[in-house]
Amino acid sequence: MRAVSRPVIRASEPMQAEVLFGINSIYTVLAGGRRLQCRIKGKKIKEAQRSYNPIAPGDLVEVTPDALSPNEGMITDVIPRRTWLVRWNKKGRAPQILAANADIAICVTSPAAPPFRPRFIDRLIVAAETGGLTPLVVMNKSDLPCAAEVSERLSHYHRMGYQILSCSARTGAGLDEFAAILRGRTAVFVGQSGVGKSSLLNALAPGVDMRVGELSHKHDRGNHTTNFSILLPLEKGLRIIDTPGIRELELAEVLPEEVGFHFRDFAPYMQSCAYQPCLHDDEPQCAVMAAVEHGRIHFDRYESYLRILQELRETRKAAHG
Ligand SMILES: Nc1nc2c(ncn2[C@@H]2O[C@H](COP(=O)(O)OP(=O)(O)OP(=O)(O)O)[C@@H](O)[C@H]2O)c(=O)[nH]1
Ligand SMILES: [Mg+2]
Ligand SMILES: [Zn+2]
Repeated sequence: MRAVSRPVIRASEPMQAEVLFGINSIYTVLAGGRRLQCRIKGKKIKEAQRSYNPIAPGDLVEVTPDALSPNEGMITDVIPRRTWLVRWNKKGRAPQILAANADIAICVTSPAAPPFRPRFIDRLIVAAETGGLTPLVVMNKSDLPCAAEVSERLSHYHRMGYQILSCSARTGAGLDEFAAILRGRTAVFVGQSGVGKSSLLNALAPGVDMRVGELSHKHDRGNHTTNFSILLPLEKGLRIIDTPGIRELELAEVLPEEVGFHFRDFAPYMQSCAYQPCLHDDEPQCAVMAAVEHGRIHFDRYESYLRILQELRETRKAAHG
């Protein structure tokens, strides 16, 4: 029988790419303007990252395009992240990266439907700042009535020096200002299901057509419409990562001693605690606790802080066996 001569196939040159999204271990990346479907090559990356998901939207990776199949490739390396937004994935008992290399973490909230949850904001601030992102609180659904205590809590964040923006995906109010903040940077949208993350994306970039969900009539909450995170490079310099709604933002990769530094309202008192470092938990002569008692620190902020501490101790136990 005559031997069939096969063409000699050379692997393509490795190139840098940006991860847009990943589903079931297949990552869609943008490499030189082309979309490639990639798998991770070998165990090296997974072991090095030790997280629930080794690669997240926004990651810069090295890929080797497949010589035979022009739309496929292999991810061979992850370039060290400039910033990261991480949460603790309870089911997977490991840190989960929500977004890589983003500049701003947008905490999307609503005055109602779903109800306003300031403790979610507290957590996102800690997660953002420890990962090198700037937090921004966005109150969407400004077309809905806002209870006095909700406005009061929002102004409290403003007084602490956090940037707050009010807008409505439905009416378009505040969106020009929002777009101006986002332009030229990469932003990740985080929030409970139903606050309107995907609706905001649609309103900011008509044509992107993100799926938007109904609110559940019974619970007045979202139905977890978005089910995976995705980086969308959009027109006019917008780069937004939409994420699925999360009920709880449990923190990961934050040391208990670090948390207080991301509660800006604690800062004026922390230096005066008798013990250093002080966790402001049960130490004697704690200036932060005294400030709470005298009403100088909002009681709910302190409660929120204690919950985070407690949770970090628990997740540490879970992580270390
Ligand atoms: N009244 C009002 N409703 C809004 C606004 N923005 C979004 N909604 C509604 O809120 C519901 C949820 O919107 P989504 O954009 O799917 O919310 P999401 O945050 O992406 O939810 P998940 O993907 O589940 O995390 C939809 O019924 C939207 O129509 C707004 O500005 N005002
Ligand atoms: Mg969504
Ligand atoms: Zn203290």
